[in-house]
Amino acid sequence: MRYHGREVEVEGKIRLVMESALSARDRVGVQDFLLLENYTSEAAFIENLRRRYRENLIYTYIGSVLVSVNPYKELEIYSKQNMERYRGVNFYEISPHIFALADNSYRALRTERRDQCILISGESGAGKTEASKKILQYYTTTCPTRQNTSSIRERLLHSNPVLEAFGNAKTLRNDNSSRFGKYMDIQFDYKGAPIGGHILNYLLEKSRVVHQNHGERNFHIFYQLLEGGDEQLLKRLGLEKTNPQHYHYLVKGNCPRVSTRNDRNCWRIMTNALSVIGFTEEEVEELLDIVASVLHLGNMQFGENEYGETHLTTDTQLRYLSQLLKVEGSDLSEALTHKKIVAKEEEMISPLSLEQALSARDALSKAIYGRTFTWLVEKINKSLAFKDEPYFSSKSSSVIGLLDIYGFEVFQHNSFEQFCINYCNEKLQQLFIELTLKSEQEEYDAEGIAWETVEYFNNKIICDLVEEKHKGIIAILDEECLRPGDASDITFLEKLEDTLGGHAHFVTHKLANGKTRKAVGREEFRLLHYAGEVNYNVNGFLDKNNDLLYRNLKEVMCKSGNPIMSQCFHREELTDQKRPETAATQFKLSLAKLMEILMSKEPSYIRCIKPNDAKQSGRFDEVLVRHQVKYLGLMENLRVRRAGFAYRRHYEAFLQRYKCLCPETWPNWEGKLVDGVSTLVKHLGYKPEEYQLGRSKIFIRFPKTLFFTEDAREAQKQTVVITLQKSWRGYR
Ligand code: AD9
Ligand code: MG
Repeated sequence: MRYHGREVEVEGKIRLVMESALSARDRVGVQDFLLLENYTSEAAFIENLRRRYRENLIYTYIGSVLVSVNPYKELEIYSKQNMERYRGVNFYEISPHIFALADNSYRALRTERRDQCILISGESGAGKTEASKKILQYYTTTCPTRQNTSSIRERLLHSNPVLEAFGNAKTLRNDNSSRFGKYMDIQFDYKGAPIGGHILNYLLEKSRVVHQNHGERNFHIFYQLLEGGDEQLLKRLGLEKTNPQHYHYLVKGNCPRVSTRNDRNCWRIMTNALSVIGFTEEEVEELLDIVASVLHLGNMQFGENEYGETHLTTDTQLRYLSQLLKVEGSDLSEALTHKKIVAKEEEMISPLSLEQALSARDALSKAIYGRTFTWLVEKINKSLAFKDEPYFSSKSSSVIGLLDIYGFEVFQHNSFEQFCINYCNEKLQQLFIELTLKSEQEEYDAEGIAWETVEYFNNKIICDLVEEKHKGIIAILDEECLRPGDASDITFLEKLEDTLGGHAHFVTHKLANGKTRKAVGREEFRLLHYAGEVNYNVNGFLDKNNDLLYRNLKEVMCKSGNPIMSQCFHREELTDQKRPETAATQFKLSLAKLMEILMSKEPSYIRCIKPNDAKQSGRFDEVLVRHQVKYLGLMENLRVRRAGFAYRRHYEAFLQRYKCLCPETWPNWEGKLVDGVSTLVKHLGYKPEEYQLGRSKIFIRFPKTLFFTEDAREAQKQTVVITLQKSWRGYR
C-alpha cells in the first residue's frame, strides 16, 4: 500500500500530511472538541457531533468532559472485552468512551486517594440513567473482588431495577423517565474493590401517582404487577389481571402499554432483584400490599348528600384496603370523609365536601407511595451498607459518587415539579461553571503557566432569585403557605410580582407600562433560566409545597399493622408541634447538602444530548441539538478550555507516544522528561509560540500542531508496517 502525502500549510509552514489521516478526520470529525480548528463556531461544533453520530461514534470529549449523544439503539461497544481495552489507558490513546471516563476516575481514586464524583446531566431522555448504569457495570465487572463481598456487586446492580420500577415512568419525553433524582456512592476498599454503596434520593414526583398527562403513565410498578403478578397473588391483592384501564389512577394518560417496555419481563427482573437485595418474602408481600392499596384507593367512590356531606358509595375497596394496610375500615372511611383539627387541645371534626374528600384521598395515596419509596431506598441502603470488619475501617475506603438527576424540563404546562427540577439544574450548572473554571485556573497556576480570564455567564443570579432568604421565590412561597386566611396560588403570584417584578430573570404578564405581555398567562410567571425561558403555572403550588395530610388520615396510618406503613408513619408526627418543612424548602436543603458532597470530591462530567424527539436512532435534529449545546454551556466550556492552550499532556505520556519521531528520543530518552520533550518538539519544528512547558505537562496552543504530530506518527507507523511487510515477503 502506498501512502500519498498532501502538503498543507500549518502556521505558515508547509508540512506533509498523510492523506488517509486527513480523510478519516473529515469523515468522523475530531474526538476532542478542543481540536476543532474553529472552536468558537457553534456550527462547527454541531457538524462535528453530527459526523461522529453518523458513524455511531456517540462519545466526544471537551478535554476531560465527555459529551454523549443518545444512539437510541444497542451499540456493540459495552462488552466485557471493550471494558478491558479501556483499563489503565489514557484518554487520548483510544477512542472516547464512557469506560475511559469511568476508568480515569477510578485511577485517580486509587492513585491520589481522592474521592471522585461523576456528574451526569442532560435533558429528559438524553441518556443519563443509561450512562450511570454503564459506569456501575464497568466497576462491578473490572474492579478486583474482595473476599466475602462478591454479593455486593450483585446488590449494587440489582438496586437499579427496583428503583426504576418504583421511581420511573413513561413520559412524553422518555419511555423510562426517572421521576426522582439519584446520587449513589460506590464505596471501594484500599485495594480498589467495591465494598458498599449508598443512595440519596431527591424529590420523587408523587403527583404522578394520582394524575398523568395524556400519553404518559403512572410509575412502572403498577403495570408490572398487573402484567406479571400470578393469579394467586393478584387474587390476594384483590386486583384483576385486566387491562390497567380498570384502575382510575392508571387511566389518566390513556396509555396503558408502551411498545418499548415489556412489563412482564421487568416484573420478573424486579422481583428477582428484591430477593438479591435481601427482601424477605414477608417484606415483598407487605410492599405489594401497599402498591395494590394505592390502586384500590384510586378506585374509591364517593357520593354527596343533600347537605353537601360526603360518604363512600362502595365498600369493596374499603374491604381490601383494611386487609392490605391492616387498618380499621371504619376509621379509614371516617378519615376519608371528615377532617379533624386539633386546636388548643380540642378536637373538631367537620365533614368534607366531595371535592375535599377526593383531594384527601389523593393526598393519602401520594403520601403512602412517596413514603414507601423513601423506605425502599433506606432498605436498599441497609443492604448496600459496608459491614465494618474489626481490622478494616470504612474510613480507609474511598468513594465514587454517581449523580443521575432529572434534566432540565420544559413542557407545554409547567408546574411546581418543573420549577424544582429546573432549579436543581441551575444549581448543578453553577457548580459546573465554578469547578471547571476553578480547576482550569488551578492547573495553569500549578504548572506555572500564564493565563487569561474568560468571560462567562454566571447563573448565580438565577439561583439567588429562587433560593435567597426572605426574598427568593421559595421564601415567598413558604410565606404564603404559612399565612392563615386568604392565601392562594394567585396571592402567591401577586406577592412574587410585588417583590421580584423588575428582576432581570423574572417576568409576569404585567408590563411596566401597565400593559399586558401576551406570552405569559395570568396565572403564570416566567423564569429566564440559563437554559431558556420557562413559564410556570402557579396552580397547585401552595398545595404541593404544603404537602399536607389531614390529621385523622395520619392517625389511621400510624395504627397500620403493615410493618412498612408503621415505619413510614410515625406516631411522633401526631404530637410534634413543629410544622414540617415545606416540600420546596426540604428540596432546597437537600440540594445544598448535595452541593457540599459534590464540592468535596473531584468531579468528572458527562453531558448527555438527545438527538431527536422521536426516540429514533439515526436521526440528528440540528435545532434540538443546538439548543442543548447552548444550555449545557458546551461552547462556553470549550472556550474556557481553549482560552489558553488547546491541549495538554503529561511529559511521560507525550514522550511515550511521539518518541519514535525523533532519533534522539527513540527508542528511549534517558535524561529528564522535560528535556526529552523539549528535544522532541524542537526536532519536530514547533515554534516557541506554539507551546509551553509547565512543571509536569506540555501545553500546546493550537490543534494544528497536534494534528501535524499525530499525522507524522501515523505516517511513521505505516512506514514501519510496510518495511515489515517487505522484509516478511523477502523472508518467504
Ligand atoms: V430522564 O431525565 O430520567 O427522563 P435520561 O435518564 O437522561 O432521561 P435514559 O438514560 O433513560 O434517559 O435514556 C432514554 C432511552 O434512550 C433509554 O431507555 C434507551 O432506550 C436509550 N439510550 C440512552 N442511552 C443509550 C445508550 N448508550 N445505548 C443505547 C440508549 N440506548
Ligand atoms: Mg433517567
